[in-house]
Order: sequence, then C-alpha cells, then structure tokens
Amino acid sequence: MSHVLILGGDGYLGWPTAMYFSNKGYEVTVADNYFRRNACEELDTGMLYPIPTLIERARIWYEKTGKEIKVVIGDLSQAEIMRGLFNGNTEYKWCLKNKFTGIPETVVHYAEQPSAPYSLINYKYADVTLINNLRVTNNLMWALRDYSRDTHMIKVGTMGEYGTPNIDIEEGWIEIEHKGRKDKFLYPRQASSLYHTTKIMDTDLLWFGVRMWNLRVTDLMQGPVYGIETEETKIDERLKTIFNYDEIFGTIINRFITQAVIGYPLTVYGKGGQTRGYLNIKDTLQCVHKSAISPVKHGELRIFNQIMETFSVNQLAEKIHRIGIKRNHKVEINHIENPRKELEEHYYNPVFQGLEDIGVKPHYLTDDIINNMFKIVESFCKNIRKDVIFRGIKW
Ligand code: USQ
Repeated sequence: MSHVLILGGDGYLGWPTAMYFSNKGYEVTVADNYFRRNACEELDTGMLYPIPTLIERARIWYEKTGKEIKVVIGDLSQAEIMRGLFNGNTEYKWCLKNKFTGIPETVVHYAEQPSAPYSLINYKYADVTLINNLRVTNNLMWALRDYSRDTHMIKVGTMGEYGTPNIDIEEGWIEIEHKGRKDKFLYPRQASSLYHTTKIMDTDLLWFGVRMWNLRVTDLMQGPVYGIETEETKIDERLKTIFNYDEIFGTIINRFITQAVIGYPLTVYGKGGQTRGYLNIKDTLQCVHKSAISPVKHGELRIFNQIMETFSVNQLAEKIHRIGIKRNHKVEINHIENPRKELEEHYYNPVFQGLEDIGVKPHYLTDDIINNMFKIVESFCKNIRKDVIFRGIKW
C-alpha cells in the first residue's frame, strides 16, 4: 500500500485530501501545527461551524471507516520536525501502532499560510507568511534531498503567481525566442500580494532543487477553491472541513453564498471585472490524486494550471444573486472601493489542459452545486457573524 504524507493536513484542503487518499486504500499520515485554526482564533474570524481537533477527526474517521490516518502535530518550519517525517524520528499524536510508516512515496505540501489579505494586514503578518511559507518549503526540499530523492512532491501553488498579464498564460513554462535563439523558462511571474509572492519563491526554490538534486516535483497552480462537501465529509457531520467566510480566510464564492444567506450585500471589489480560474474542492482532491498516480521523472518540475473554468467577480455575483433570490433571500450586489491593488479590467486567457489530460473530470459551478452550497450554509445560518465579513484590510 502506497504511503502519502500530507503536510498541512488540518486545513480546508488538507483534511479532505487525507480522507480521500485514505478511502482509496493509501496509508496516510498528516502533519499540522494548527496554524489555520489558531490564526482564526487570534484574528477572531468566525467559522460556519466548529470542527474537532485533528486527533479527534482521525479517531472519528477510524470509528466510521476502520481506516487509520496517522497524526503528527508539529511546526514544519522547524527542520527537525520536518526531517523526522522522513528519518523515522517522529512522534505520532494519534495512530494504531506507534511505528514509523516509512518514507512516503508521495508528499503533498499544503503547509502554508494561504491568505493574501492575511499577508498584508501589517508587517508582523507579512513576516509570518514569508518565514513560514519559505522555510517549510526549504525544509521539505532538504528533507527530500537528504533522505528520499524518489519521493514525489506535490506542491500547491497558485494561479496568482502569474498575475494578470496581457498575454495567454501557459502551464508553467514558456519558450522564448531572443535575438534568433530559443530557450524554455518558467513563465514570467508577478504576484499581487505577499502571500502570492511566497508561492513564486517556492516555485523558484523547487526548480533549484529539481535542477541540482534531481528531485521529482509537481507544482499545482491552483485558483480560488469553493465548496463545503466531499464524498468523505458526508460520512459524518464531524468530518466536515473548516469553512471560512470572513475577509481574511474566506474565498469569494464561499463568501458570497454566506453573505446572500444573511442578507449582507455581496461585496464586489471595484469594477468587478477581476477574472480568475475557479475549482470545486472535490476537484482539488482529484487533481492531487491524479498527479500522484502519474508521477514525474527525476529532475522534472511539472506544472499544471489547476482551474476548471474562469469567471469575473461580476459574473459570480450575478449567479449567486439569481439563485439567492430564487431561494427567497434578500440579495443585493454592492460595488465597494477595492481594498486591493489589482487590475479590475484585464485580459485573462490561461491554458488548463494538463490535469484533464491525466484523467481529472471537472465539476462545474452549476446551479445545482450552488443550490447545494446554499442549503448547507442556510442550515448553519445562526452561526454567521456579520462583523467579520468586511473589515477593509488594505493593500
Ligand atoms: N473579491 C471581491 N470581493 C470579495 C472577495 C474577493 O471582489 O468579497 C475579489 C478579489 O479582489 C479577487 C477575487 O475576488 O480579485 C478572488 O479573491 P479571493 O479572496 O477569492 O482569492 P485570493 O485572495 O486571490 O486567494 C485565494 C486563496 C489563495 C489562492 C488564490 C488563487 O485564498 O490561497 O492561492 O485564491 S488565485 O486567486 O488564482 O491566485
């Protein structure tokens, strides 16, 4: 049975990914330092519903499915904690037999501060983002270099690495002809937040590791993810993933649906022409799994653009407005001054074929999917806090 190690296994994507692999029969270990929950508490972001600790979740998963997800609680920006996951010097906080599972065939790296607004609250949060994200990536790269050059690293990057250039966005690489000669380079990157900039730096670090030490890396340029449920979270209420709708950790579709449910006008930043590529949380799991079973060669940095369709903010607001009204909510669309520094009208034409080519079957943002999200959010309506929806963190 293949062993998958998931770094950041307590997060919005990490926990559903752990259950997805476990359900497919993989041996799964998760590691996390509770960064996300602690940050939510510290910044008082509110959550749609409470979630059990990672240890409790692993126990519930075992009770419900008979499958084990081993849990390590630790800060992966500390080199020895990261290295312990590869050299056996690790301490499990929950597992059936306290025995090292061995070096993983695949490591999924989600262990980063994931919010653009968080990274720009002030100097302190910018520093936490830079130090955490770059150090965790560097620690992982060195652990693979020193203990396990065969392990396939699947790293979650972001479409925001590319920014919004006035030319088509390729999947990671571009061939450039200059003064009659040609070469292939990483596609130019220009991010619009410090968080997104750390993802650019991660890609550069990993490209170095791949060139120097023949590491095997897949870097997934992911767009904003939406959704609450996966097949595995439905097994038990308590297995739900963390769901944020606040300005700091909530992504736009999750936010707009929550806002519609409580009659808070949809907060379209500026003109609303900002276009991004979106995907359902179920597709994140598929993309990571399909990447894991079609591994890269030694010395290869494979990059996929992990999005399924593109929308402008205005298009999202209109969709959610239309469905919210049908469900008898009082929904308004409000164009507010953009707190971010970003283009509000721009060209956007990214290529995103690679993941479908390796077998991913996209879910699209249909009315059914939106209605289903509405139903779940409505059922937790009492927990929604208006005061966390917009505080105005400025770039
Ligand atoms: N936006 C609004 N109103 C809101 C919230 C957002 O108009 O109330 C706009 C933003 O200005 C932006 C777009 O919607 O133009 C997307 O914003 P977002 O907050 O959903 O996403 P973003 O900050 O870009 O970050 C999210 C995830 C991050 C991931 C990224 C992918 O938090 O982890 O890397 O999406 S991407 O956007 O492709 O870079």
